[in-house]
Amino acid sequence: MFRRSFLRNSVMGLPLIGSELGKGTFLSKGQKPIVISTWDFGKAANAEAWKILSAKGRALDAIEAGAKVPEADESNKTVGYGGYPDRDGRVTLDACIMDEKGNCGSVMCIEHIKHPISVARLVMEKTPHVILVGDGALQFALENGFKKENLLTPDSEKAWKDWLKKANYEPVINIENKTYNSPKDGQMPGSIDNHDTIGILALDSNGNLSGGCTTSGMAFKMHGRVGDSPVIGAGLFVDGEIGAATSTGVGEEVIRCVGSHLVVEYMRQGNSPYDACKKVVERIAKRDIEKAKKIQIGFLALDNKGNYGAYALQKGFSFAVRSEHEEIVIPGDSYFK
Ligand code: SD4
Repeated sequence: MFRRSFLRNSVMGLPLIGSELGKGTFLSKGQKPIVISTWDFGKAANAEAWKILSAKGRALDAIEAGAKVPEADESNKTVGYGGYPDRDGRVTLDACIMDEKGNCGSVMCIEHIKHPISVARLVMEKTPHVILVGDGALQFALENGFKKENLLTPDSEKAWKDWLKKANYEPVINIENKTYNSPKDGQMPGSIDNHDTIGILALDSNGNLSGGCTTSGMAFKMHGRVGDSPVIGAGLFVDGEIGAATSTGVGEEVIRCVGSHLVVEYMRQGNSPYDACKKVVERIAKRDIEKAKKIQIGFLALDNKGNYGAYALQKGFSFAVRSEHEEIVIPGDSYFK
């Protein structure tokens, strides 16, 4: 692992200081500022967030800027524009954002708005509420100058029509993946390029944490279904005194254990980000091992010193890290090997 991390860092031309071998995955030494996010495509989001963090900007601004990258990316089928629709052909989006003081905002099941993360931030900053859903969220967005857009791309519409032929709802582990056979952009041979929910966590140069999570949810879900991603405590939790966590995967199982909050609480008890993520995954696995075998869930955590860690149920989970010394995609350790 150490050698592999060295190679990856060398590929990026950056010195290796942040990662070292530990319990089958990376343990990081605290770095500030830093941004980490779920899946390989988090790398592009991190790059945008890094522009703000490296200029001594605020973590909250970095989170919003980073999350907007996959939201606008048509090729990403599970976030924002181009995301797969529900079974009625409607693209409904979920997002939330949270800062180090516990301020948070969330939109659930919002349609026609390309950047739900920005609407969630406005809910946090401009309303007395935490959550707006459906038509109310759309109304609020339009009143605040967001443009109404069609988010269903021809590709996603075709995928939905193909799905309707069998209409079998069975989320696939690490959907839409592509395995790399040669190192490319810092990716390892055998690593998997997933297009999935983005959870993104940042620590700025002032030591403040923030996080965000944005998704189109599970493809071909029932209309009105909301997963973990916009649920504060489930898909995202930030506590400036301790750290932050976010999740990806089958949201129903994350909600059942209020997963991201639990990760932060394990860190509060003295566990490293990696150990905290692992403990929550183990709890999910032990509760129903047969169910756990069939699904993917991954947690990602960052403490307020800039140490990070991740753990998933299944192989194939990865996360992206950007700091002064690292620009890498790391394969996450997993419960099922
Ligand atoms: C959800 N957690 O809506 C999201 C989807 C996801 O990998 O992360 N998929 O349940």
